[in-house]
Amino acid sequence: MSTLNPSLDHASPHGHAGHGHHELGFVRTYLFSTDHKMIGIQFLMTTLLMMLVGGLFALGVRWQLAWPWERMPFYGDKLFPGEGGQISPEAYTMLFTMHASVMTFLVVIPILGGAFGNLLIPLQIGAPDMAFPKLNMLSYWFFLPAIVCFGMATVIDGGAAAGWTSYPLLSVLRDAAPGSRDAQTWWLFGVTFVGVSSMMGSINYITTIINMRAPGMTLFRMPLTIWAMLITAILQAFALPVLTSAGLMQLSDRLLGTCFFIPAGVIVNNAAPTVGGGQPLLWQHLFWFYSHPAVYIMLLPAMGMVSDMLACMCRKPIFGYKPMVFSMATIAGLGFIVWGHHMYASGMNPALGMTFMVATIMIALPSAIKTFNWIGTMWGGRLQFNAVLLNCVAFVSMFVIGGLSGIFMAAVPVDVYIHDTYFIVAHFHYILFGSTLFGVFAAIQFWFPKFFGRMMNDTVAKCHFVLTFIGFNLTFFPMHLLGIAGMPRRYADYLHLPYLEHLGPMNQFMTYAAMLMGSAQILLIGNFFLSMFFGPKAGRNPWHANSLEWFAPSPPPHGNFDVPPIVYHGPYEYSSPLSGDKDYLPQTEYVPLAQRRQVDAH
Ligand code: HEM
Ligand SMILES: [Cu+2]
Repeated sequence: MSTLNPSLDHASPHGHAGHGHHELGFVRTYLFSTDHKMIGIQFLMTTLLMMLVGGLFALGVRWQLAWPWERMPFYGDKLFPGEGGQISPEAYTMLFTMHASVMTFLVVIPILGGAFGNLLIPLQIGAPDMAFPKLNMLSYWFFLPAIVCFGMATVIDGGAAAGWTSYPLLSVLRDAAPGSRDAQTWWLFGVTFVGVSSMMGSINYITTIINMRAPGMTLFRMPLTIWAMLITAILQAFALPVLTSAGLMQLSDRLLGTCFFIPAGVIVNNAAPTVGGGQPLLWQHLFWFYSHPAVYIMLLPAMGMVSDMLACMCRKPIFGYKPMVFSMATIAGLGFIVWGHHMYASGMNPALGMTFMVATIMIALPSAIKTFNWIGTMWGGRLQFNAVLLNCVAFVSMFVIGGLSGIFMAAVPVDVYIHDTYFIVAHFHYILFGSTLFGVFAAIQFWFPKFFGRMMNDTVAKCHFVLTFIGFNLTFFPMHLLGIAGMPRRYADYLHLPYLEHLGPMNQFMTYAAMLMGSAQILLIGNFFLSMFFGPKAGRNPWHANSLEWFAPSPPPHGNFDVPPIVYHGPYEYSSPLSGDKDYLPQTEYVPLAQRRQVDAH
């Protein structure tokens, strides 16, 4: 009862003392916490640490591409003593597999849902916590075994080596790739744990958003962050079971002798031919049926958060609130019928390819509406040039570049040429790093007061932004050119192909840029931890924003609101004539009807 009815729960000022806010010990406060904010912090810390790990893997990949078969300085001798300190082809395969797996499953998805979803959902809808706090805690505790499994997948048997897409046959035959031995099994267990963790999160988010909104918080008064989290959670709830089941089928092929994905007659390492009657392509269908929607799971929440931050930093209402909601829903809906665009090169029936192509290109429409609306929000606004705004603008502009290359690839004849080249790598990094991560950088700074009660340093954040932005573009833009020149992805050595020899210098340039970008993250880490302890204390509403989280203290106490919020209007009333001498109008501020009429009459 007390969790499901926030308005009653906190209706009286005595309610607090009444329902047992006794001091919790260290373990219950920091480890097995059921408080959504603490779980958000746990996810934030863990995913940032994983970002570091994934980043180091990436630098390994870049080292090999820039200087193939050269001894790696500093660590080479320790990591690859048997290879004379150079990255072996097997290790390279492990590095790109684990880089992508860590970044997708342990960084981007959980930082959006786990860290920001957890912090923001109850706060922005005016609830004291999630609907199922224990389930919420479990979702974090199912995430940790996933890290252990991925760790095992990195170190044993040379490491998982079938790519983050885990395509059969590489992934199902024990001897097909070095890490296809037990490492690949650990990888599959890891994905299963992440899946269970995310599913627990999704159920919680959907229930909380539907049932626990504060009085007056109608659906169309919800901030776009909440809409994005809701749509993402629904997407996740429908798509994820497919991946989890497919993963279990792959595990069963590996461990129990089934042949879902193994055709008959394959011979590996002179072993006897396999006896299966399975379909390798079936995996691709199942995998992309989840993983195409998953690319939106990795983007929509950031889109929502950027919309909220942009409106606040431009001191203007978001341009086209309802079209923003409907385009997110459209993107999510269309996301379910376009998975085949990852398989054009698999020899599909041209009629089917045509269908997938049309559906995919249609996604550009709602995406363009959103872009137009973000620009419309900035247009004529009073832009506050802090690092939050800069990161948000980077989000929008990098999304445009990544979205445009997506439209190229959506066309079958173009994709057949650039599929599996560096062009693809350029595309998804523009979207996933260029968009999502810049959005996350902005969000970390913007909501830092609600995580830790303090402000981050804006000057350091600006330096971090500039260096990351330059490093990012110098690293990833040239990948478009490499791809068009025919450089394949996932090759340990492209230089032995005579037609690619001239690409060496460009690859070296990109690796230097990646090092610059990697080092810039020291600024983020420093700013983050120093501000956590020494940053200036934030009041309730340091950005003069409207949504409910700014009505709670910074950081919000257990139960979130000292005064139960009541919502009177939407969250985007910036520079509104109703707001008097301020340029913002919090959702909790009541404007008498007479005053509304007066403003309407003008
Ligand atoms: C305008 C919207 C978009 C279009 C038309 C589009 C189109 C495509 C197409 C056709 C491919 C397959 C290319 C190939 O493998 O040959 C692809 C790959 C990819 N896209 Fe997009 N995309 C769009 C937006 C996004 C977004 C929003 C994300 C992520 C948030 C994303 C992430 C990815 C990833 C990760 C891959 C590569 C998967 C892999 O093979 O490892 N895309 N995209
Ligand atoms: Cu896709």
